[in-house]
Amino acid sequence: MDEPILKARDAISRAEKLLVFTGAGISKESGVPTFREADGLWEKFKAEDFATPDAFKRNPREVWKWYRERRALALKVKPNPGHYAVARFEEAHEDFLVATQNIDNLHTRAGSKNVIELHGNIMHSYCMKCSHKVDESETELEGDVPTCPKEGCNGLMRPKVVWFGEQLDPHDLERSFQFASECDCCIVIGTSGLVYPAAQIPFLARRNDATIIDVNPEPSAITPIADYFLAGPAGQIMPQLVEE
Ligand code: BJW
Ligand code: ZN
Repeated sequence: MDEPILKARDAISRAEKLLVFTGAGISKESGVPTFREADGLWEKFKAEDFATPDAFKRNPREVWKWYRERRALALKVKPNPGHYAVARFEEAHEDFLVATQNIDNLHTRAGSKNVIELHGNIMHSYCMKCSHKVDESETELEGDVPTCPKEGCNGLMRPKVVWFGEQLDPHDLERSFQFASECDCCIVIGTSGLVYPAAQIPFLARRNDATIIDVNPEPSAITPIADYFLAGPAGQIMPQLVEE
């Protein structure tokens, strides 16, 4: 086993407060596309046409079609060894948090319990008029642009995800920032580290002198502050970090 992997494993096993911060790369080996790679979503779909409040106002039907397709994919795929390794850390560390930018629900399906979904969850929707929430894994919403199932409301439903220009849930963000500012080890997996405010998380951990471990086949915006850059796919690297 490589020396950096052994050292990273040691830092993880010694950590009293362990944070895992993930992005689209951890789900790539499950078959979920990333955003900013050559074969990523933003190559085929413009973010401003699908992932902004304005895009939804202009063309709710197209936006819903895109999210329904992505939801169907998220339901079809399975967590990979990277997600399962993260869930194993939680068994060994009492003070533990996964802060994910992913909306695919795969951490929870892999058995992670303490998960903050910074950018929402593709399985949920809410009414833009009365905020009524619906979990689509239980009830499929009907119509090209579904309307609120609450009697007499008729508001437009939208996916419960965070689009560009929208605020992240302030409570979730604050909890992640607080945890990052207090952790002694932060494992960053599969993110370009370009989208804010989420990308602040590893920098807050660094400021607290936490050991930063970056798992990614390519260097990212986080790599310069990493103590250990473990180059490779999460599904291969992460299982090597789990203590037997
Ligand atoms: C592997 C791998 C393998 C490959 N294993 N790894 C200028 C400067 C700074 C900020 C801004 C700015 N202009 C605008 C902003 C703000 C903006 C922002 O950050 N923009 C930047 C892009 C410039 N942020 C926002 O708008 C946020 N809101 C906000 O700021 O609100 C302020 C406010 C305050 C008060 C009132 C109102 C507002 C919201 C951001 C929401 C982002 N949403 C999305 C879409 C979610 C829904 C959906 O999926 O449809 O979230 S965008 C997209 O990017 C998605 C992701 O969660 C997010 C991060 O992407 P991620 O996960 O890092 O993926 P990639 O593709 O970038 O990287 C994948 C990585 O995996 C790569 O490094 C690969 O190498 C690696 N990889 N295979 C491990 N096997
Ligand atoms: Zn409603």
